[in-house]
Amino acid sequence: MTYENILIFISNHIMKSTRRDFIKIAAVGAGGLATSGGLFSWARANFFEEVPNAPGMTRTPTYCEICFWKCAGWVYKNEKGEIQKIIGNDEDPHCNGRLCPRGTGGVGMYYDEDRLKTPLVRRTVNGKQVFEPASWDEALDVVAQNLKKVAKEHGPECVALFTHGSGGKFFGDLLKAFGSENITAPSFAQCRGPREVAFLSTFGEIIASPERTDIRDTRCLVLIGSHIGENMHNGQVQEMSDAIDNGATIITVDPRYSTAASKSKYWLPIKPSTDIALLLAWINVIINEEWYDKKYVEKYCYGLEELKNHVKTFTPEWAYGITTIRPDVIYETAREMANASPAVIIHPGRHVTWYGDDTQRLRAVAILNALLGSWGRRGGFYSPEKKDLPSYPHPEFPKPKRTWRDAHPGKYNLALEVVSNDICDSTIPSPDRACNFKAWIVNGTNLIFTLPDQKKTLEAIQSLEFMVVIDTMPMEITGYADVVLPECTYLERYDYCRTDQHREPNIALRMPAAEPKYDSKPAWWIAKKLASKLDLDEYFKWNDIEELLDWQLKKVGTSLEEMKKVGVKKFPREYDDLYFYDDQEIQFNTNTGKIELYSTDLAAEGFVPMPVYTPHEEPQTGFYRLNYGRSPVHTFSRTANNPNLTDLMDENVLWVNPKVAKEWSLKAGQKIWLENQDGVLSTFPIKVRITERIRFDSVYMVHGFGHAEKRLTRSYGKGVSDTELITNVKTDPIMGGTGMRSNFVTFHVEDPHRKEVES
Ligand SMILES: Nc1nc2c(c(=O)[nH]1)N[C@H]1C(S)=C(S)[C@@H](COP(=O)(O)OP(=O)(O)OC[C@H]3O[C@@H](n4cnc5c(=O)[nH]c(N)nc54)[C@H](O)[C@@H]3O)O[C@H]1N2
Ligand SMILES: Nc1nc2c(c(=O)[nH]1)N[C@H]1C(S)=C(S)[C@@H](COP(=O)(O)OP(=O)(O)OC[C@H]3O[C@@H](n4cnc5c(=O)[nH]c(N)nc54)[C@H](O)[C@@H]3O)O[C@H]1N2
Ligand code: SF4
Ligand SMILES: [Mo]
Repeated sequence: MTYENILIFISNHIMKSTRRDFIKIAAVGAGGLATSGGLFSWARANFFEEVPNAPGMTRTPTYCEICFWKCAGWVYKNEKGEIQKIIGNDEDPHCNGRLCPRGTGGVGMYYDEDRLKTPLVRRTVNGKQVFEPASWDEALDVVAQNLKKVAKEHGPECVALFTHGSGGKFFGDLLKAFGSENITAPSFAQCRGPREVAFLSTFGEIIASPERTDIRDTRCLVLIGSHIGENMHNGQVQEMSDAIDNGATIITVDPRYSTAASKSKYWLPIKPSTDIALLLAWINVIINEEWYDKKYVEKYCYGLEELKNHVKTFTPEWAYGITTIRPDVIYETAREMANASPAVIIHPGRHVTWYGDDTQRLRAVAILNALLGSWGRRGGFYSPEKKDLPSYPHPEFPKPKRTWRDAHPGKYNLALEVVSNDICDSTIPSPDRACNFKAWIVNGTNLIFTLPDQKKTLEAIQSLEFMVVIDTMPMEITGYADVVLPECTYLERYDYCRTDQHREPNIALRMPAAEPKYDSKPAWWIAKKLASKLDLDEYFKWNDIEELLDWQLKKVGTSLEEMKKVGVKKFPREYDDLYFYDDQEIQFNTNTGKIELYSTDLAAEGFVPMPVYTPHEEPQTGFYRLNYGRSPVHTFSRTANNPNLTDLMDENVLWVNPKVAKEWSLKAGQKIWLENQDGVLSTFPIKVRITERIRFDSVYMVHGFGHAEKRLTRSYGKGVSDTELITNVKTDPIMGGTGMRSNFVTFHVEDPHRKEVES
């Protein structure tokens, strides 16, 4: 099955019909798997079938690590103890018993023969640097010695942890015990940071994950570059499918004809980078026509008069000239939202670091939701709850003398998490920054593909005295490490329980379904052993993870034994406040105690308190805006080598408008190379896909391909990496996020690298 067919299938089936079809896409995928044969045929038999009923099958609970929706499931093994398949847990509110194709394909991560197999230590042999296999004891000794050396010479605060994924909590605790709080995840400044800062400054609360969007009961869902359906965050896809069945109106604002757009009543093919103008025009119409929820706004909101004045000139006619969306369409879609109010969601999106004014764009989204009274209302945004598990007793962490903020006092005060790219910047010695990081611990994040501006990432890495990488695969980042530690996959380990928010508080257990393959180890084990070598045993007083988990679980009235049987356990809500009740008195967690249409936080920091539109860079002649997004069957760069998922899609393609293809005489399937505005060439070529679904001023590709690491045998050289072409980064002055969508590419029909060699 080609990628195109997968998209068409998803478009025709999942998004428009009942939940059962969610399994169906997977079933069609199985057809593709069955025909390709080869090394992994063991896993393919009935790969995507429902609950296995063969005799001798046993199951253990897990939650998925293929993406951060963390669906809970059951791992089935045959009587030989071989992992056969993973199936959703019916009790789990994240997935309702159905995994997405990636989650089902998670088995491939366990069986991938390219996995990291043993600890590796960088050594110089005969003048050449090589990785030598080492025992865990040796490798952890090297790590401990180097971290101690950095702490002694520069202070423990000069160590930073980059982490994305479950093991992060163990390494985070280790770093805090060591004396540093510089713990950062790319899911903030490369992902959802701007929306969290915008919603916090408007409503006094963040969105968090899974999103508190009440899509299930909405009457109108507005998606602004949020491509649910290709973005396969499971519960949202299911709820959106239900909402469509129930007659909800979908409005999709996307320069590309996305899967979501194809299921929408209104598709607004906006000119890229102009969304703030559209949002301001919608606010203008809703205020002028008095379509806002007057009672709600009067009772709960601060700054309506200021907002009224602010948007006076931002008419649909004004926005038309900027966005190319016709005034009557802007008016009509505003009407649709108002008709559905308060059961309407202007979706806050997730990967929202686009143009550098992203917090302001998300503020406009938040304001629109406030005017329509959707925050705290059924079909809008509900109030989530979570069941927190207590921390195992340990001495208080030492107070660090410095944090990442000391590099540049006063900057990014509204950032509520550590900014990854800022740590990277502060690692490169410079006269205008006080803090230089000297060592990085990198766990579960392929920074080479994740942070834009690769040259800078590499410069920072070269400036380090020491870097240890904990990963499951020989990803690009491991190639730059001094020590590489192989973690076992999520199917072979315990982690902390999942305690994420939802309508009902719930916890999910992950336990090993099999012994770790090769010489790989779980994060908890690595962190505890390293703690011991750093003389920090007292912070990891539990003997093993089972003791730790059981202690935590018993504190909330369950146990490891019970969790092993059920996998997911729900708890009653502590407060009966999923939605606001009529005339409820509410003190919002903002400076004014109200929902702030006018942001006092932004004003205090010297930023405009209400969003304005500013034009962004445009492509030069012969260049096209580089647009990127998700494939329904892959996650970032982490699945590009997964044997099961590469069978479904093994490279990305470049979406090119037919007009552009004609101008360049490009044929479908032709391989071309790309060059960006700064003269950076793509390492590999990419196949052309000619389609009306992309505008003439842009091209589009899925993120996560174009691996240049040869140890990734299945994905090496397949497609192009969007990251290597993202060199123009627009940093959000409010929270430090990296806007990545002001990059432009032109085409080479012949290999430009060959020319380089010849000349
Ligand atoms: N150019 C570009 N950059 C982007 C994005 C984009 O679309 N385009 N998206 C941004 C967004 S939204 C996000 S959230 C980030 C995501 O950023 P990352 O999470 O860094 O993305 P991945 O590329 O999947 O890298 C994950 C790494 O974790 C490893 N890994 C997987 N499972 C495990 C495990 O169980 N244990 C350990 N120790 N390691 C594991 C993988 O092998 C891989 O090296 O990227 C951001 N950066
Ligand atoms: N299958 C799969 N699902 C995933 C992931 C994955 O790796 N694989 N990753 C998960 C993660 S961590 C995240 S953060 C989310 C990301 O997913 P989302 O937050 O839903 O979306 P983005 O990746 O930001 O956006 C991609 C869409 O924005 C459109 N777009 C580009 N420029 C503009 C513009 O100027 N204006 C507008 N209105 N639209 C524009 C693109 O055409 C594309 O359709 O996906 C999550 N779900
Ligand atoms: S959405 Fe898919 S990949 Fe993500 S956690 Fe759920 S099953 Fe796994
Ligand atoms: Mo993300």
